[in-house]
Formats: sequence, structure tokens, C-alpha cells
Amino acid sequence: MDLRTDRIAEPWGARTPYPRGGRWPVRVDSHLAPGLTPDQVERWVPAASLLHSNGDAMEIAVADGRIVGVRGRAGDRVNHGRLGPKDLYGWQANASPDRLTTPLVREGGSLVPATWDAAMELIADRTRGLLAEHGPGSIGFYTTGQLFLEEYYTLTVIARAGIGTNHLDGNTRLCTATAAEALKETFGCDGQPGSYADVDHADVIALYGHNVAETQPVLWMRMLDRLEGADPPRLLCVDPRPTPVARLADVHLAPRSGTNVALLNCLLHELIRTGRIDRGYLDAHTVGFAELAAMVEPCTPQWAAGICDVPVRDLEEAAELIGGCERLLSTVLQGVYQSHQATAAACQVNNIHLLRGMLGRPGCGVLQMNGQPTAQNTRECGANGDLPGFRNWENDEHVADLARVWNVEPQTIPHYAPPTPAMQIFRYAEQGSVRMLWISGTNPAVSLPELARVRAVLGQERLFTVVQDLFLTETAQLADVVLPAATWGEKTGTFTNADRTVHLSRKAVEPPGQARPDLDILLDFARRMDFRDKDGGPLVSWHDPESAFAAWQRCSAGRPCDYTGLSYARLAAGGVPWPCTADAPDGTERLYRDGPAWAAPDVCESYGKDLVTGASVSETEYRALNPEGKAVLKAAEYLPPHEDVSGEYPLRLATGRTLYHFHTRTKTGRVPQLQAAAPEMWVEIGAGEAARRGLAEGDVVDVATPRGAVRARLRVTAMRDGELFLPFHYGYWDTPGGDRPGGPEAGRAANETTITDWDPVSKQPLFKSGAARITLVRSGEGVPAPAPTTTASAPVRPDAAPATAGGPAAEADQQLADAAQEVSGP
Ligand SMILES: Nc1nc2c(c(=O)[nH]1)N[C@H]1C(S)=C(S)[C@@H](COP(=O)(O)OP(=O)(O)OC[C@H]3O[C@@H](n4cnc5c(=O)[nH]c(N)nc54)[C@H](O)[C@@H]3O)O[C@H]1N2
Ligand SMILES: Nc1nc2c(c(=O)[nH]1)N[C@H]1C(S)=C(S)[C@@H](COP(=O)(O)OP(=O)(O)OC[C@H]3O[C@@H](n4cnc5c(=O)[nH]c(N)nc54)[C@H](O)[C@@H]3O)O[C@H]1N2
Ligand SMILES: [Mo]
Repeated sequence: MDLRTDRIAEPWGARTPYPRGGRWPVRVDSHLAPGLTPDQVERWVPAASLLHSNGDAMEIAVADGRIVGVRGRAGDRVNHGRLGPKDLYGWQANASPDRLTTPLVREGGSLVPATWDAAMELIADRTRGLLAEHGPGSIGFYTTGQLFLEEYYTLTVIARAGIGTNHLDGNTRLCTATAAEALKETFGCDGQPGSYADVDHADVIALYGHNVAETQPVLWMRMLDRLEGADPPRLLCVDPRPTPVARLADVHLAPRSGTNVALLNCLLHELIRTGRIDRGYLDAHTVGFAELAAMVEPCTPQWAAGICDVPVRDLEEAAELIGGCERLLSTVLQGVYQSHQATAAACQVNNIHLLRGMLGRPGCGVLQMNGQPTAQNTRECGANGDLPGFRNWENDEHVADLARVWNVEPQTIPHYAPPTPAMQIFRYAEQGSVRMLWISGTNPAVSLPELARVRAVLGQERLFTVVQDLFLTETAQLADVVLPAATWGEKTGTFTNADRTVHLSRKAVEPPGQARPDLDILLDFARRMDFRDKDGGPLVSWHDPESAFAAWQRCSAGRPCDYTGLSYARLAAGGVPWPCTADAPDGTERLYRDGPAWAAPDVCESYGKDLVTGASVSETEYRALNPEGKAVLKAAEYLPPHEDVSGEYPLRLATGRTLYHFHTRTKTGRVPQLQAAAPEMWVEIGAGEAARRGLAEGDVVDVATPRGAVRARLRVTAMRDGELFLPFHYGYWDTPGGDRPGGPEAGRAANETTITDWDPVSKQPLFKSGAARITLVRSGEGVPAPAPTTTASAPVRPDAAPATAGGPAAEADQQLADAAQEVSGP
């Protein structure tokens, strides 16, 4: 059956219900350029989505050397053919007329075109000069969660062994550092325990600070299809906002933002009080139960209700849900990771699963989610604050092993201190010890907290900044050298989604102008710098994506993220979850079936930290605590937020996402269907709070914090009292690439208001749970806020704004497979 649907108006498309334990039916979604029919497509090129972490497998349609559309891949384990709105329309950004097509260098104050040779020689010259004069610590790299595995691995080898700097991190620090840290704290090592296939089996799905409907719409489709089938799961949603998830939840807890630890400690208290714990599992696979039980002993529902401002009954019902089920799937994302006590809270979700013995079997999983499409690879390749292959920087044998793989002396690889987190790299640049910053695939002039400060850092004369991007972003405009990159569809490489599924994404078309794949840029730099191993051979000995992949396979061998059983040929058939080895040739659906495997002192990636202070646990302490390598039940007491509400700043402020945009909109802002669905900045407030303050839909308001302010129209939603929410997608420019400063006044990026502060354990910035005030600038005069109506920003009065729709340009196909055509397996 074929359906044509406006997928802006109906983001999740048609339902294909299935029962518990059943197979998720296939539905193949596609969208082609208007007027084009499938028979006019010349080639279909395999790829996966690069606009979220879900890893939706797709094919790129090519005609006349151009990308003309996409369709989902029916046989892939992740999406069974489905695509979300950004997947369906986002490809159009590749062909934007304002793509960067030549390198630019700063001359006499402005950026002017240069040859590749001139731009790369300038960078190599500066690198050599700084190395000679100030040493490797004067050079920093700030990368992303949006390049390919092959690129991160190459960058890591260059930075850690070629240059020898410890200052290499990704914007993954803003994104999934807490996911990685929570897994290290509990299981000794990064690596997602669960699988998306757990959705097929779970009888309760609990989502903590995760608006999956908008940020991983295809995973939400899987949940929606279970909800409409036989024996549906029950949903628990913990989110201050009325997200699409909250609207369908059996229990919606809308706590004050910043109070996750209080709420979770209460749930743990109830599980222990009612005896809903698996003693056998705890004894066999965990340490730390006595400490945890003592910590949560006073955390009654009455206590948590006061802190979280959630009814006691709702807390008890939530505890009933997770205590009464047999197969529990939990997911965690930015409402935890970017909020107060981030790692402490994320670990308590792990603790729920350990207490209940619900791990490693169908329907029993924790998904400490990723956000960006390739964030998992940033982490495993060591392009963030880790060594490659989840090696422990404090374990000399791990460092020696890495040195063997790279054929360098161990002392070549900096391991005198933990790899420098991103916020500290920017601090060093501010102070002047970092003098060159190479930024790839990220737009910190919009996405880092406290933008006035970020602009000042990047604008300094003494800091030499290289920006590698597709567009002349807010960040690129502050650079000394801008390198035009090729992207998804224009280059080949692999990446790994939030449930460890590795996909191959192939080049479909040529990049515009002289734009080059990030891998080629890095290889060019390595050649110019002539980095050598200890025998005088080339340090970077590979020359294309497939040989880079092979090099990574050698580095991953025997590690938790073992890729040795994979190949480009194998991946052509669809996604495979790591570890994939000779013994597990089809990959590994779930980790830790028999308890944790990488927590023993000699093999663990980290000895852990104190969840409240962030102080490191020493090797000796860890050996005493966890000699047999069990899972660690780490306890944490609730503390009030650092920046609490006050008379001057009486409201809590969170920032985040909407369904239709990706981050700083460099791609989605250039896609007509997506841009039209959410064209401009807005502010969300709940109806009760608005009424109390005499504010109404569409009013132009200022939201101010001690850092700065934004001005935008107000959307009145069904959100709880005491909270404000800002989407963070809108940067300085009105339309990306345009020349008009955005908004009624220039201040409209959410990060003008956010604080320079981070979780003590993961060092992830706190983009949620700040304090702010709101003031009326002028009445809305009947004009509603430009916020979507299909999402968490739906107006509380349905007639307050026209329904979000995409019209004919947004029509997409959904092909529902006959049962006979269905793929086998999950
Ligand atoms: N459409 C779209 N999808 C995306 C992205 C995008 O930009 N746009 N980006 C991708 C990336 S990189 C990421 S990291 C993910 C992020 O995906 P999500 O984490 O799902 O998205 P956010 O909107 O950042 O935050 C989720 C929710 O946290 C809630 N929240 C705020 N404070 C608190 C709190 O203190 N406690 C709790 N429990 N909840 C709180 C907010 O109300 C919000 O609804 O999305 C990925 N997918
Ligand atoms: N206030 C607030 N701030 C936040 C967040 C929040 O919730 N609230 N969330 C944080 C999170 S989770 C994240 S992940 C960050 C995201 O923040 P950013 O990483 O700054 O956001 P993007 O817009 O995705 O920037 C990616 C850049 O890479 C470019 N790019 C895309 N593909 C390629 C490629 O193949 N090669 C190269 N070289 N460049 C490419 C794009 O054009 C774009 O400029 O924002 C963080 N900041
Ligand atoms: Mo993210």
C-alpha cells in the first residue's frame, strides 16, 4: 500500500502496529525532488542519516550528478525503512548556493579566497612555529560528533601522537560526555548496553529527559507502533515540558528542571522499600548496594515531591510501573546530561536496572543515548577526552598497547593528565596558552554557553583559528583560515549510532567547487607535517577511507568496540552492531548478558570519580572497591542547583530542540520545508505562569540572565509552572548565510543567556536548569509565536496558531510492505 503524506504536518507518518515480541513491520519512506519519479533516478547510493543519533539507514537518489532525494532501507535493523522529517528533506542543504567552495584566509582583516596549497601551508607553517616556540600544548583541536569514524581516528593519531597535544576534544563534550561517563562509572567502560530491539519486547519504557518523538522520530515510530499493537508497553516520561512523549505517557512526571537526582533517588527508595530488587543479580554482578540503600533511605516520595514539585501519588505510580514490570527499557538524554548533577542522575538510571536485574536480555536495556550521528565514533576513536578503543589513560599497559599499535614510544602519547575537556581548551585559548585552535564540524559561536565570552575568545588576535565547515558560519567568520569541507553524500565513511550499529555511507555525488572530504584535509596536513613513527615510517600510513577503516580495525582489536569482523563489503548489506569479531560475525545486539565484562581493574577504561565532587577514584581505591570487575552501584545525594532561582531571576530556564531543526541550522535552515515549519526564535512558558505574569501568546518578551538576553515572541503551552524553554537553533544571522542580523534585536541565540558551568564528573556544560527572568517588551497584537504546533511547543489553546503544515512540497511516500516482503530478524 502506498500513502502520500505531508510529513511536516504528520512527522511520524502511518502506524504499523505490532505485538510484544513481534517483528516491527517494514515501511519504506521516500521523498524525491518535486516532479521527479522513481524511474528517473539513475542510482541509489547507500548511506545513513547524519542529522541525529538514530542511524536511520537510507539510500541517496542520484540523477544528473545531483542528489535528488532519499528513501529508507527496508532491510536495516535500525529503521526498517522509515525516515523522519529531517532525513526526508535535509539532503537539499548539500546543494545550497552558498556552500564554501574554496579555502579562505584572513588578509588585512577580511577573509579572501586562497588555493588549497597556500591555506594548508599557512596552517602547517603556524603549527611548526608553535611547536618550536611553545610546544605541543599550544595547539588545540575542537571537533564534532558529525564527521566519520575514519576522520576521527586520523585526527586522533595526528593530535595525540603526531603533535603530542592533550588538547583534543569534541562538541560531544556538550552532547554525550555524560552518557560515556555514566557508562564508565557503572560498568567501568563506555559502550551502550541496550539495543533498539528492546523496544519490541519491553513492557515498560521509561524516558528521562529525552524527547525522543522530536529528536529520534524513527525510534518514536517504533514505540508508537508498539503502543498501538497487542500487549503494549506502558510509558513513563520524566520531562518538565508537555512533549509528545509526555502526552502519551501513562505516568508523566514534570519535575522542576535540575531535580533529577531527587526524583531518581526516590524511585530507588521505593524499589528497595517494596523489596522489588533482584538479590541474586545484585550478589552476582554488583558492588555498592549497602551504600546505595543507605543513601536513598531518607528519599521518600514526600521528600522528593517537595523538591521536584511533583505529586506524591505520581511518584508512587512511577515506582509501581518500574517496580512491577518484567522487561524495563530506559532511555536517558539531555534533560539529564545537560541538567544539574548530570552524571549522578544518569548513574541512578543504571542503578534502577541493576537493582531489578534488568540488563542484557530482550526488553531489558538501558540506552544512555547519544545525540549526534557519529558521537559514538568521536568517543571510541579517542577524538574526545578518551584514548582510542576505550583504553584507560591512567593504565600504563593500555598506553603501551596503544603505542604498540601506533609504533611510537609510550611517552609520545600525552597521558600525564586526563585529556583536556572542551571548556578547558577554550579557557586555555582565553588565557593565551593555547595559540592555535583547529575547529572542525562544529559552530561554537552559536552552540557553546555564554556567547559573548566565546566571541571574545575566538576573536582574539593572538589565537590562530582554523575552521573546517560547509558554510561561512558564525564561527567561520571569526577564523584565520576557513577550509571548505565535503559532507554526507559527497564522501565515503562509516559511523555508529546510539545502539552501536555501524553503517557505511557512500559518496553519491562530487562536492561543490574545491571542497574536500575532511579525511583528505587531515591526510594532507599529516603529509605536510611529515609525522613519523619510531622507526621513521609514516605515522599516518593510510590514504583513503577504506585503508583508514582498516587502521582503526587494528586499533580496536580485542577492545570492547572491536570492529575486526566488519568490512565495507559486509556493511553494504546494512548496519551491524559492534563488537563484531570472528566469534560474533553478525555483531552483538546486547552487552552484559552475563554481567559487566570490562569493569575489572586491569581492563576498565576508568577507575571512576566521585559523583558529587568529580574527584578521581585512585587505582588503589578502585582495586579495593571492585576487585572482581562487577557493576558499581554508585550513590549520590541530591544538591540544589548551583544557579538557583532568586527574586531577581525567579524562573528556571532550559534550552533544547525542536523536531524540524538541527542545532545551529546550518543545514536545516537552508531546507525550505524545515525552515518554514520553525522559521524564527520563540520562548516557551506554561499557561499558569503566563497568566500569573499577565503574559499572552505572541507577546514580544526579553528573557534575561546575568550573561545576556534574547528577545522573541512567547508561546504559551501546557508546560508546568516556574519554567522557561528556549530552542537553541537560532544564531546571529536571520537566515543562515543571510546578511541581516536575526530577530527584532540581534540577541536571539539561546546561548547568549547560558552559564559557563559544567557537571563536575563529565565536564558537560549545563544548558538546562539555569535561572532567568522574563519581561514584556510589547503586546503580541494577535500574532502568534512562530513555533511549531505539532511538537512540545504546541499552544495550550489549539486555535492560538495555525497548524504546522508543509503543503505539496512536503509530500512524501510511505510504502507499507506486504507481510510476505518483510525482512527477517529484528
Ligand atoms: N530535531 C532534532 N533532533 C535532534 C537534534 C536536533 O538538533 N534536532 N540534535 C541531536 C542531538 S546532538 C542531541 S544531543 C539530541 C538531544 O535530544 P533530547 O535530549 O531529546 O533533546 P533536548 O530538547 O535537548 O532535551 C530533552 C528534554 O529535556 C527536558 N529537560 C530540561 N531540563 C530537564 C531536567 O532538569 N530534567 C528532565 N528530566 N528533563 C529536562 C526538556 O524539556 C526537553 O524536552 O537530539 C538529537 N536529535
Ligand atoms: N543552549 C544550548 N546549547 C547547546 C545545546 C542545547 O541543548 N542548548 N546542545 C548542545 C549539543 S547536545 C550539541 S551536539 C551542540 C551542537 O552544536 P554544533 O556542533 O555547533 O552545531 P551544528 O550546527 O551541528 O554544527 C556543526 C557544523 O558542522 C558543519 N558540518 C556538517 N557536516 C560537516 C562535515 O561533514 N564536515 C565538516 N567539516 N563540517 C560539517 C555544519 O555546517 C555546522 O556548521 O550544541 C550544544 N549546545
Ligand atoms: Mo548533541
